[in-house]
Amino acid sequence: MDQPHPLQPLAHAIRFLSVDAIVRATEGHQGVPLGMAEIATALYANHLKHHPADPTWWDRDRVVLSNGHGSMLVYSLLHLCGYERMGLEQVRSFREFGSHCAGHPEYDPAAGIEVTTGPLGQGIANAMGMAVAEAYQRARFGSDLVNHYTYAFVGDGCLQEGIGQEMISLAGHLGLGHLILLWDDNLITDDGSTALSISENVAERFRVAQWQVLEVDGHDINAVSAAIEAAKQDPRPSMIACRTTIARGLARLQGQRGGHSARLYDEDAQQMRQDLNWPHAPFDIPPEVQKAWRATTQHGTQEHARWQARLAALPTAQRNTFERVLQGQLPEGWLSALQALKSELHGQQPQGGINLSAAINDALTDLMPERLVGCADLEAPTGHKRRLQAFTAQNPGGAYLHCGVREHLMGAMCNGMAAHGGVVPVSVTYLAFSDYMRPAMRMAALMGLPVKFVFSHDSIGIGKNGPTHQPVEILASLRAMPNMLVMRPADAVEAVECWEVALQHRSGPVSLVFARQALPHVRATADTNNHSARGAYVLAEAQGGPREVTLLATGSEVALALAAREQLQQQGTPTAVVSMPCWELFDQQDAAYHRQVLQTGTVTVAVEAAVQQGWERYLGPCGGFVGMRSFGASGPADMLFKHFGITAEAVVQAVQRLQNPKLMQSSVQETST
Ligand SMILES: Cc1ncc(C[n+]2csc(CCOP(=O)(O)OP(=O)(O)O)c2C)c(N)n1
Ligand SMILES: [Mg+2]
Repeated sequence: MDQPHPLQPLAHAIRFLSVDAIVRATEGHQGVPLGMAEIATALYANHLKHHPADPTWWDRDRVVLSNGHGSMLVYSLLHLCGYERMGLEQVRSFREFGSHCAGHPEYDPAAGIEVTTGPLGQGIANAMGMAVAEAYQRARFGSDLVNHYTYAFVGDGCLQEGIGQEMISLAGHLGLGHLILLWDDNLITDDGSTALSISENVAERFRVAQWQVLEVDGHDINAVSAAIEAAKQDPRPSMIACRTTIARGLARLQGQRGGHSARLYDEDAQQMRQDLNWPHAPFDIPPEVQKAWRATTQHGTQEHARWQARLAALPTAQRNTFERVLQGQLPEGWLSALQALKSELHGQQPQGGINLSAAINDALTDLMPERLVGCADLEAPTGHKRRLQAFTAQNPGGAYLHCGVREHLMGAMCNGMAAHGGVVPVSVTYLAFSDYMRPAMRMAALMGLPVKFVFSHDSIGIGKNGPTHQPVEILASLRAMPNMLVMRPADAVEAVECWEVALQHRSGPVSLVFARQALPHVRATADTNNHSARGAYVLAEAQGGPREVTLLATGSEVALALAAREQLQQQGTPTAVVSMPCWELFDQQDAAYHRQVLQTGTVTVAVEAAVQQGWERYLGPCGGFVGMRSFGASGPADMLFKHFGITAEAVVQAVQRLQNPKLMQSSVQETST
């Protein structure tokens, strides 16, 4: 009989910890930790560069569990390697409220969890973003400081998702040699055999996209380890197809559909103990195995010390720059550069909203080389490349990523870049296509990652491209997302102010929503005060008496509200205009500020070229709304605004109807809140 591999007990330790935790929790997904135990052992014991005592060490290899349902695999690994936040009490409390061992892994770098995963496909795209960030940083700072790999555990599900194919395609094209996938090639998903839903050769999809593909027995530690070595040496990204048996070791379920997550019982664990000759109590890892696991981290610990020494030996200026970007701090002079731009733009002819963002982007180029801009094949209409070089296989120091028409991937890559750190990811596309990356935006918000999502073409204001390209419900849907700032600037000054806030905002993503059409100046001056930072402010106060009417607006409709105010003032109605570039920031202000701005009790009408949903909260008992109630249409923008009744006259009429209840009766539908 063959001798068992000396690392086999280490793999079994993963198996038993995982099964014990799942039995205790009465639920979980055993298929992955049991099926990938040897793969993970080969990676961690023979290759991975990490230092559990310093989980966020900059030059560590990154590991993403893209098949996030297999969370116990990662928790077991982190525990066995000695991550402080992954003590045994955490593993024992798997899936309990407050545990670091949540149902699916939740972003917590200090605990060793690089990204939140669970929605299949996101993780591999995150991993690709990390590999981009690493390659970019390496080009900039040299491989003495930046030289790590990104590994992703991947299941069949991730590769069935569309985003999986987007990732295969672009990562191969960009030649991301430090990206290594470990595919749990078990021929099974939740429904049963993969033959139910797929007939192509998955590995071939990688080959044709310029990946190195290696195929091994995923339960053979030496074979997996050798494949990882080959992957590290190859300049292409690598996919290691590891043929495995789901739930291996669990007699009742291995290789079966139920291996994925069928309920486990004490008897299953007992049976596995017998079958694998593991005479230890639940959660009891024998000292020699524990020691062997700890010993696997020695190599990383040494690398950590060498890296620290190289960092310390750097010339001060270089070290300061490096440390600044690692910490995500803004460079000196960023604010004054933006404030100078504010007055400059204010003094110029009005420009298209997205062009303002492009100008801001240009102004930051030299100051913030850590910005990495991705765009989904809309370079010309969005203008964010101008002063940047393309990031390519030959030139990974380029700061502009031609993502191709792959919005979902772009969003998820940006999340990976932000989680990796050292770069400031910016994603650019049209607002209507944000739906294609919404799953990634949701993950950015959930993780609290500082991604800047820039959007152009924000309304019917785009005109003739028609309703497919005219978002009407998307502002409302983005505003519904917790922890997402949604900013819609009204003019050049607000555009700069919103970017100023966005750059400083580190606790979550920001959606910066710009019009395609020119935004007339609505601010009288370009003072250094950031009025947009409070989310909403009185742009023009009522004159000639106490305020009677409050008009609320965002973006391109602020100019329209000002025109309506003109008319109302002329009719003797003291009217204020409140610009509301960011609801979320306004909601954070205190009650006194809310009262001052909104003056509840005055007749309030909101105007936005979008659906009403959500505005109710600012409109009070006698409020009205002027906006969209259907999808848009194809035609010149000014005609569309008239056709859909979004005009200064319509705002004035809405005010008058509210002031005169009799008139209101006849138009309840139009103005009801
Ligand atoms: C986007 C998404 N769709 C569906 C699910 C639900 N789900 C979780 S695991 C799984 C099966 C995935 O199969 P595979 O990746 O092969 O994992 P295995 O069964 O081999 O562990 C499904 C459908 C999910 N988590 N994410
Ligand atoms: Mg599978």
